[in-house]
Amino acid sequence: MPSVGRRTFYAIDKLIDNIETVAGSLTSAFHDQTIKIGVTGLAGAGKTVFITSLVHNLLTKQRLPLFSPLVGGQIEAIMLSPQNDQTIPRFALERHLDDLTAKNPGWPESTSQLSQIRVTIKYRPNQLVTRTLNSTRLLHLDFVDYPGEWLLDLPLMDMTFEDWCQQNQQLLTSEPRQSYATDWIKTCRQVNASGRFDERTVERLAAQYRDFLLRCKNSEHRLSNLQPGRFILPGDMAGSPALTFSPLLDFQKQKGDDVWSYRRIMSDRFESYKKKVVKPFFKEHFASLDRQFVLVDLLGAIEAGRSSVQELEETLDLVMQAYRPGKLSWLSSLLLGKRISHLYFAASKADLLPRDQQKKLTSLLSSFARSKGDRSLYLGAQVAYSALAAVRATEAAEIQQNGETYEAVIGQIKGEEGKSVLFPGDLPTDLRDLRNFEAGDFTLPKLTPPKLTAVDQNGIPHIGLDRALEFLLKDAFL
Ligand SMILES: Nc1nc2c(ncn2[C@@H]2O[C@H](COP(=O)(O)OP(=O)(O)OP(=O)(O)O)[C@@H](O)[C@H]2O)c(=O)[nH]1
Ligand SMILES: [Mg+2]
Repeated sequence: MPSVGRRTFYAIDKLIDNIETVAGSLTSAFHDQTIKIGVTGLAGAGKTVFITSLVHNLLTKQRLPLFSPLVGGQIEAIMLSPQNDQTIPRFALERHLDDLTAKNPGWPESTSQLSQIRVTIKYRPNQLVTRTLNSTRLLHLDFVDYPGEWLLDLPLMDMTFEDWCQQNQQLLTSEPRQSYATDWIKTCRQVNASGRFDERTVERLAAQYRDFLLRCKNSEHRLSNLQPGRFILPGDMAGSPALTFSPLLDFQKQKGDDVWSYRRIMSDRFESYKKKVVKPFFKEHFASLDRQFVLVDLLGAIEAGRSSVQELEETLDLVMQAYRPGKLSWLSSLLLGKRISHLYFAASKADLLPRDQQKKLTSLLSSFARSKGDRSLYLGAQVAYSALAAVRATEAAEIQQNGETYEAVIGQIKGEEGKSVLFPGDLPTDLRDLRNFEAGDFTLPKLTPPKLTAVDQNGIPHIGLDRALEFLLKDAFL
């Protein structure tokens, strides 16, 4: 008997086979529409699980009751189709689905590259005039999974190497960063910045600086405001000279620097990182996006405690600057007036919370995301905030304690047999309380995905994917 995973594969293969037939029945390609949808968030925010479940639920159509074009009968068919851009890695939907639907289900592996997948929807336009002119149309949805870390390079673009060194000097004199940077600081102190550079020392400085960033990221504090973004997630640039530099301590620009000095070498590589890595990403990928999902692991930050929450707030503010580029002249000039029209911020993994707390999570995310940003600067983009779970790994439960009833969840903790009743803790309702929340007030067990049966027909259980689709796409079926 074929495994569930194989059956999933088979179903998708069939869908692919059908594409030509459906495409062949199209009266005019002139009316095709393509919408490029970015899905971003920091590592572990849930991008891969989100795209996997969203695409699979679109293909199976069974679990999206709030997506009006589908329930209203406008949509005739949904299928995978070959992407237009042959140079971008294809999102590995089938592999991720096989992980989720294996006999012992597991979460997909962490990804470090930008990738893309195209879903094509055949629909009947809802406007009378277009309906009579042309009975069906195709809407191509290109979902692009890209690391939020790459957006964090934004502030570097307006910095000189000197500014960056000064910023590091300030950051590295305080904890928790300082103790993660001891090796790099030690090597840096041994280097004569105006002396002739040695490539091995430059490599050591770059490696130690990268190690410092990774220690910040993976520490109990889960720091997230870390640059350069490619040091953390290099994508296909791992090991390249463009990523071999670091800031210098006590940096002061001097006239007539030796061109082979550490100061000049580091400064030149910093500038080329901006020009050859950061700018092309914004030009070639970011500038082509029409709509955007931003996933935020707010629960993970809350669990890690106050400094992580504070750091996430700053990071989110940085990410949001990319969507209000008015202040960033270099970015505005790349976008050539093009704007993201819909922006959906979602706190992920909401299934770890009882239902009565999911609303609190949404309102925390919205005040969190708005605390620094001026919404008027989104310039016409529609913005929404929500809490969602791309894969629902829990069921609702109740706990009785001291005569009181509390909502809880039931799920299977990774590595344990059988299911447990879980109560992660009470979320604060207010942003000020959230900022003072201590690690330990809130714990989130790592759960295994649910055991999915007949996933090929029934889709994947989730919370809020249909609401997200409705917001992002309901106006696209004209
Ligand atoms: N309970 C639950 N856990 C989730 C959900 N989505 C993601 N997770 C957990 O979060 C982890 C990270 O999810 P990914 O989708 O791999 O995150 P990502 O943003 O793609 O991460 P990178 O590829 O490392 O950048 C998973 O391994 C799961 O443990 C969800 O909807 N519910
Ligand atoms: Mg991923």
